[in-house]
Amino acid sequence: MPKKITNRFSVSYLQILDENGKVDKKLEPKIPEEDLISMYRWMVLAREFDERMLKLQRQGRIGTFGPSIGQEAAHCVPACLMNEKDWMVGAFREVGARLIRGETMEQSLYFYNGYEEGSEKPKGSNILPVSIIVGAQTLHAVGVGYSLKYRNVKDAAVVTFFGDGATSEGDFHEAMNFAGVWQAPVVFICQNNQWAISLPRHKQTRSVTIAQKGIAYDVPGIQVDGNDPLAMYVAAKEALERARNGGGPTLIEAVTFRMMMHTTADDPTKYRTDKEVEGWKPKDPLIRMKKYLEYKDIWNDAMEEEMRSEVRKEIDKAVKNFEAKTGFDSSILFDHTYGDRHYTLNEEKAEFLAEQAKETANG
Ligand SMILES: Cc1ncc(C[n+]2csc(CCOP(=O)(O)OP(=O)(O)O)c2C)c(N)n1
Ligand SMILES: [Mg+2]
Repeated sequence: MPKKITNRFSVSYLQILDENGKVDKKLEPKIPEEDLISMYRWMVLAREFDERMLKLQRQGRIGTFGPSIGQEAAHCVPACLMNEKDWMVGAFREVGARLIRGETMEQSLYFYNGYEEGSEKPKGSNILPVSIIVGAQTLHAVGVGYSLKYRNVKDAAVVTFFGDGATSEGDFHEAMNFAGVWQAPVVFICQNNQWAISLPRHKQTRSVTIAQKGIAYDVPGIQVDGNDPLAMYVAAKEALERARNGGGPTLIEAVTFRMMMHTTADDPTKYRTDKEVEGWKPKDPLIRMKKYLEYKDIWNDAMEEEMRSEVRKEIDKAVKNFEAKTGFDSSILFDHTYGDRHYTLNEEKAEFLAEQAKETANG
């Protein structure tokens, strides 16, 4: 029996700078040179910082952490486009974006060493603490977005980051639903890095794209080459403008790859092949951005060397400051979980302090 088609849906894909650094002239955005260089510098800083943290972790100088190596364009570029009034509600794999928003490297190091002080974000940075609960932050983002709308805060948007695995969680679907219904100013950025710990993308969802998950909620979705800084720039700029101008939410699927382990507690060689990883190496967002800067004739080897050395010095300084700091207060763990502290938490805190005092007295 012939059926009437009521709607047709489609998903667009955006790539502007291909793997060889060749730019699609028709789609190339006009970005001021200093902004291009600044974006590249942030991406390099995120990469160098991750590499240093990997070493620190292996030396037992910080705790567990999840590197974002290979995913820098997907989160650093949108963060560079955010303004002071915007909010960032992230997961655990976008340390670069948090630094761009004003978190210090010292604070990131506190966080990855288990100190609560690392969750205390600088005033005015508008960053919510890292969400370890996969996908839960998307609901927080819609809450913040709805609040901005309710309070009539102009020119402000919320950017929430999450992984491909998070899009199989109920939280994500509830968040998308309410973002759509309330037309909340939220930019959902899925860093589709192909893996959720040891689970490959094809084993956790049958959806051909992640972007199409927006269609069910009437949230415009776009699939973007997440290793292409120019495509991420264009997609994030459009989504942020839509949100800030009352046009509601957007879902951006940034197609990228997790080049390293899930976290330092895991060994990816147990579940994926070197061949797969090798295949993604030429798609590296940093190589691509560097090629673009060279093509624009605004970058050379001497500048690269100088910038890398500056960045490494900044990281050295942060590590030194972090390791010199003492007097962390583990009892503040009880202070910031809720706006108002429940009496049971007060009791637990008192018990914890008494226990700590006993341990100190016993040496
Ligand atoms: C609700 C919940 N379930 C399970 C976990 C354990 N866990 C931590 S990260 C992760 C995979 C997340 O994958 P994805 O969303 O793709 O993000 P990625 O780690 O790849 O950045 C899982 C299952 C968790 N933290 N929270
Ligand atoms: Mg993932």
